[in-house]
Amino acid sequence: MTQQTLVLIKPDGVKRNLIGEIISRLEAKGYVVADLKKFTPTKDLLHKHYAEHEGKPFFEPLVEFMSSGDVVAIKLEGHRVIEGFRSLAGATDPTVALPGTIRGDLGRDWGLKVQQNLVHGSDSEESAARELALWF
Ligand code: DAT
Ligand code: MG
Repeated sequence: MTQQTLVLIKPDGVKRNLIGEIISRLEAKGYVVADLKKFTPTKDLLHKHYAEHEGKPFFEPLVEFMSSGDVVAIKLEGHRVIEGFRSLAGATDPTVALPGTIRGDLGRDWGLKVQQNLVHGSDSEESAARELALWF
């Protein structure tokens, strides 16, 4: 079941020069970078992307953070890649994300906002289709 998913390397990952480290993990797992671009997303794009979280207390800080610098948007392809990338990324909160995961190994929680967790990955086939259409 070949799928495509949207991976974002968030502004914290780009600022910390972790683009190569993160993409290496995706490629080492056997996934293919089908398309990729680096830019600072508009708040309009982020409001659409994070529509499911609108109204939650972390929504506006999340949009501020995500629009604070460049992100790398990746169209990632592979067998069961939607679930597989979520597994590589680890739990949302970097403090509890397991070692071996991107967030567990590299995510930092020094009292920073929890959303500074390096990466985003679509959570279902429906989300992947919707998000890929927004970003690519
Ligand atoms: P994920 O990125 O693991 O899919 P999510 O979709 O629930 O997590 O939330 C999107 C982003 O919003 C997440 O990467 C970080 C931020 N976030 C989620 N829950 C939060 C919370 N309780 N406090 C602050 N930020 C939060
Ligand atoms: Mg999510």
